[in-house]
Amino acid sequence: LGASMIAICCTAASAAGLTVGFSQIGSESGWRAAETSVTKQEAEKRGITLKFADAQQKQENQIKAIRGFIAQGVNAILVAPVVATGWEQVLGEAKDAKIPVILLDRGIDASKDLYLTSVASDQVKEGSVAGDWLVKTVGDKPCRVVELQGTVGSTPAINRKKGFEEAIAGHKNISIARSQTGDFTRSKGKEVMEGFLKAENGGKNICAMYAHNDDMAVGAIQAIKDAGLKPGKDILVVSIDAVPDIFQAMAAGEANATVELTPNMAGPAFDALDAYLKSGKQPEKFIITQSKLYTPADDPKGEYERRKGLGY
Ligand code: GZL
Repeated sequence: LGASMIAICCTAASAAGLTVGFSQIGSESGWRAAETSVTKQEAEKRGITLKFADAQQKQENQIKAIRGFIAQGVNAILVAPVVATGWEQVLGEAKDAKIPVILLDRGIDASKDLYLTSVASDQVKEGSVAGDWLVKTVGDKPCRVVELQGTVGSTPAINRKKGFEEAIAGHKNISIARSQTGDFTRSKGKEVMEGFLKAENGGKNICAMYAHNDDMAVGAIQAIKDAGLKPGKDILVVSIDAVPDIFQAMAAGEANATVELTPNMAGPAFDALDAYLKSGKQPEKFIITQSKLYTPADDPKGEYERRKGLGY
């Protein structure tokens, strides 16, 4: 196509009137549900027709959905990849079909030319912000930590563990006594925490609980209370996402810190897609969203109210 033809084709194909397929992981957490509702709002705002597929946290369902989008000839595909591996084949098929793919909130271990851009937070930083908060809070007091990991093999679980460990590395008084996946869900977080409490002298040996997301932390808080201990006091609680319910726990003195993760990955994704389709402009390969620490000093009641209206 000559430049003028490309201009006509791409201008014509700006965001309005586009059909975009979205392969979403599932609805395992409050944050995930918010990301879904915000993505639908952002598509609506832009006149984009969004074809939504919920994979119930199974990669094979995501792969099936992506193949379906390719067969339908959508203009672009959004994917929140449940795990980091196993994407080369299906994303290669999207590339062959000349359908741009954008990754949301998690990354993949595959060649960068398989996707237009990846919109996510710096998950290593989120883990180190959580670790730094604990270091500052406990000082040189001995502190045995139990860790609730996210979904095994997902980039947030790998990176948030890495960041937290880096932050506590220079502080011999702080150690991770037990670490297990709670798969980012409230129920599994509660179940795994019950096991940790039993294994750690009814919880008396535990100084802090670090969860890779707030939903597992909220489940763990219930387990701590069921064991007759005070979450937020007997056992410090630090996690990531900044969903409304963690602010509710904070306001009740049952949680101590959370690191915010914006649920709006789709806004930057659709903007990058629009610029690419309009003028062929290649976006940054990694669009990094900002993370911020919140503690009970940051008006948790107000933050709860503010977030309730954001699609959680
Ligand atoms: C992180 C995102 C995680 C959230 C969890 O970017 O993938 O997945 O922290 C969600 O709440 O399950």
